[in-house]
Amino acid sequence: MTVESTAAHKPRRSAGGKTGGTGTKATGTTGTKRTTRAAKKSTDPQLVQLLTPEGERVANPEYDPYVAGITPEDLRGLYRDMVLTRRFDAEATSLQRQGELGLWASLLGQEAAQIGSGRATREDDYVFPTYREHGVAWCRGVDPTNLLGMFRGVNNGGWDPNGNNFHLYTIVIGSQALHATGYAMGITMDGADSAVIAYFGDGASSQGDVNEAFNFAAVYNAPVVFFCQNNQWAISESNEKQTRVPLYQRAQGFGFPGVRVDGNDVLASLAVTRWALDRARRGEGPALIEAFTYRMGAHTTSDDPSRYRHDDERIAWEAKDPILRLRRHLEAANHADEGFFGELEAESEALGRRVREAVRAMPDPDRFALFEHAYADGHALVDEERARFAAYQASFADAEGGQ
Ligand SMILES: Cc1ncc(C[n+]2csc(CCOP(=O)(O)OP(=O)(O)O)c2C)c(N)n1
Ligand SMILES: [Mg+2]
Repeated sequence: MTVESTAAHKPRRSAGGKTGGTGTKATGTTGTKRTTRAAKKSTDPQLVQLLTPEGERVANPEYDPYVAGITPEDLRGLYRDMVLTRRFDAEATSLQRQGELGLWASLLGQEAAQIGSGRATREDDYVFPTYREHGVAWCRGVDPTNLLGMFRGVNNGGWDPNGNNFHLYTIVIGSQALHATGYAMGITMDGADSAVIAYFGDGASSQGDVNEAFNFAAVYNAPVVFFCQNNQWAISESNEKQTRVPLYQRAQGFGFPGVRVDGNDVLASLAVTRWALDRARRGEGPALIEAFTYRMGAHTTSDDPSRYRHDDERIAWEAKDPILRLRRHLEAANHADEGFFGELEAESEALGRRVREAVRAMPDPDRFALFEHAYADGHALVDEERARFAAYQASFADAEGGQ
């Protein structure tokens, strides 16, 4: 049983509007060895799964209703989203290797968690991402090239958050959980029926900010969904260093439901996130989704995972690849033919080219722009620093002139 299974269709809301507890036994993964975790079977009873790694659709009475209207065209759309997102991500990694970006945080392996949850959001919902939510950004309609400016070091963000209700990438681990909760509390005060979703990682679950956000959201019954992508690693720290209980069970202690979904299953990720957003919009408060997935690549392009994890772990997770499993399903159900896959391949390559050209054409920012926007009305110290920087820049004038 998943924690939420008692709460999904019987939300227990007291007269005061608070969600009730979600009594579930702790299953105790304490001390689980890396190899055991990597080999975790898809039949894990804790895990909400609608598509097996072999692409077989399995029934789930609790969550099937949330994807009951899915058509073959919708499934092809989810597949297309994942393929294009992976292609964009691979291009960004290459661009970093070519010296065009300073850094890149790859989402490789997490496409289903991001596309499933991202496609569950409504236009008027608000999304608070980390630095790895390229698939969610895609679903929100943020042009992928705009994600790259910050990683090239030419701007501080690259898009207007209110343009797509998609906040700027947040590097300070877990802080966006508080921003999201505050925003969600504001929505309630405005009387709107939209919801908020906050993304964060397994490592972030250890941050005070995230736990404070859980408590505020619970106490104020805020319409916020906490979407934790448990990709098994926080840079070089494994899950065992973050928690003594499965992460989704943390919700129980704060008084709202938690559910663990197969984060490599796009359909299950879509269904579970729809469930959580729906109940938040109905005024039933927060929920925690733990999307159980895997970071197939390095933490960022500055990281070398071979220093701290075994390759057999990655190989075991490759068998659960999110894109491959949906492809298997599409093919077995005759929902997509060679023509579809071929066209998508061509579209992927065109996207790669577009991203490459856009990055290379990004103009360098004005050197003095970094002193702007620190204070609305200026500040003596910033003025002093600007002047010192100007003098430093001027000291190169001779050298430049002499070349
Ligand atoms: C407050 C804070 N502490 C430390 C860091 C350095 N840091 C950057 S990413 C990271 C690990 C985050 O792991 P997780 O939350 O699992 O997300 P993932 O990178 O796996 O998606 C850390 C510790 C930071 N950015 N902010
Ligand atoms: Mg992580």
